[in-house]
Amino acid sequence: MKKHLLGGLLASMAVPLSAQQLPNVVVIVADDLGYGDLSCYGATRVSTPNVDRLAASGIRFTNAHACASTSTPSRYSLLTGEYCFRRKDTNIAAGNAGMIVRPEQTTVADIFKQRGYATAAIGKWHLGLGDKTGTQDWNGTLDMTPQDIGFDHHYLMAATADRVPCVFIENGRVVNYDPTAPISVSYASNFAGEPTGAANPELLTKLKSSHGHNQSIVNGIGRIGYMKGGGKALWRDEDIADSIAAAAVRFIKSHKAHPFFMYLCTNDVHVPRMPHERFRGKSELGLRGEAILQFDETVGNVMKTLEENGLTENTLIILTSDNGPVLDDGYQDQAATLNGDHTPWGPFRGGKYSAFEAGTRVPFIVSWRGTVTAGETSNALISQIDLLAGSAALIETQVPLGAAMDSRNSLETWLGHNHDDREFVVEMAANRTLSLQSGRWKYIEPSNGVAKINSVNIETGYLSTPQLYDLSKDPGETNNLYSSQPAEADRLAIVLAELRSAGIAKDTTYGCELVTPKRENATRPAPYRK
Ligand code: NG6
Ligand code: CA
Repeated sequence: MKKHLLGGLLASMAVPLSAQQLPNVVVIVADDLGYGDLSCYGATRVSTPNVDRLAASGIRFTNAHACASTSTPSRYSLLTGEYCFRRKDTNIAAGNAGMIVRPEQTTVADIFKQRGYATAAIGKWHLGLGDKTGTQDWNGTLDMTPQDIGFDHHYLMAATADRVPCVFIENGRVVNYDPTAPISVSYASNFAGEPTGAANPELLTKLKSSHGHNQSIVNGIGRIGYMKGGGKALWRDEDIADSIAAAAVRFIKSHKAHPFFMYLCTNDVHVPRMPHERFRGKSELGLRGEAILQFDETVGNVMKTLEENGLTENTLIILTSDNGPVLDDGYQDQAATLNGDHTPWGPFRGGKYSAFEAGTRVPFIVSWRGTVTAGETSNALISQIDLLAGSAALIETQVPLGAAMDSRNSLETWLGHNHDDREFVVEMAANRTLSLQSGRWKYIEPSNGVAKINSVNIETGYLSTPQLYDLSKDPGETNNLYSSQPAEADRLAIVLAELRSAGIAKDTTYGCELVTPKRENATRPAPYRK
């Protein structure tokens, strides 16, 4: 019934949604989870029953894209609806980076706040905290937080599990703060007398690094960056997933009577992979497989909480990943040796960091019981860039003028009402090489990077000349058609150049020609603030 109601509303915009009709929205973003890492996407050597159940209750997309093949830029685009390539400071952020998304920008959380939603960011953040890099007071209250960009509540890891500070931050303050162990953080130099993985490898008792990760040691694991103090606030890696899941469950339970938006980012399956002891030995793929099982459990806990609170039919759940998979990402966790014939990258070439398809082709599941048709598969071309505009359409609110310039309303496709391809999707690799996919064609612009990152054993897709692939016949990107199809390649290269130039994007996807105003000329209302 709701499907008709909403479909009609979307078409006519005649009757506004009432507060009771506003659906909750939960966006679950896994970390480094590959297209082929879930059993509902064909994995056979690891089983993800909860995610599979979610997929069976909704739509599984096979041609969905993150905007970048690493975390910070990918998440930047997801939350702002603006391509990460437009901002130079969207590379992988340090744990003491200042906030990359600024208060004057509109985020997807702002969109939900416009309609009175309660909003939360939980888990891995990796978009900077505090106003300026390196000046955060980790012993007091941070001077800028996600509360300044639309999230009422946050419970976060500042960056990644392999980067200091190794503590959770809740609403601007360190969780379980230990006044006997004041926290100092530096990405420049070590603190006098503190051990490091490089100088004291004997202290790496839980996991040894394979490359990098040899600075401060926390919980017997070497990290990126230097940290002193923390005491009882320091996380135990084995408990990270449980802490994140518990925060998500708390948020759902305390907001069950009010529309909410929860941006839930797991640490799994990023390195260091050190899942809870209860998973030890449970996967033939070793720690990486155990981290996938743990991710699945987190998803199960969220689904169960929604079910127990009668919220399943009024909650739209989106599950995806920030970028493609990697086996050895810097720790001796045996992910590569135990991987065998498992294909985290699915049928695609490359992986995390790549311009090749496995870098950004991600799992993407949309479930909304009673509204979205169950058990469907959609091959429509979609991009995470559209979360912001699609959310605005869903809850019938406006995207402020000049905000989210690259986000389009693909809601009808995301809800399975049609299978229309987006006109194009754009992706950024680790060295900021751009690719553009349109229909069956994928163009990768020329770049000077290495063909393979040996430390992680991943082919990048970087080449000094343009590449063009026909993904319908060649999903593995082995046959470069640039010389035989120059007109097709040039067409895509021109779209890319247009997108880059002065921030003007022409997009005829939805039947009308949209010319997004230049950011600097745009005026917009002040963002909603509580
Ligand atoms: C790399 C790290 C890698 C991972 C990545 C970010 C080294 C040697 N490698 O620099 O382990 O942390 O950054 O991953 O330090 S992401 O998924 O958050 O983008
Ligand atoms: Ca990632």
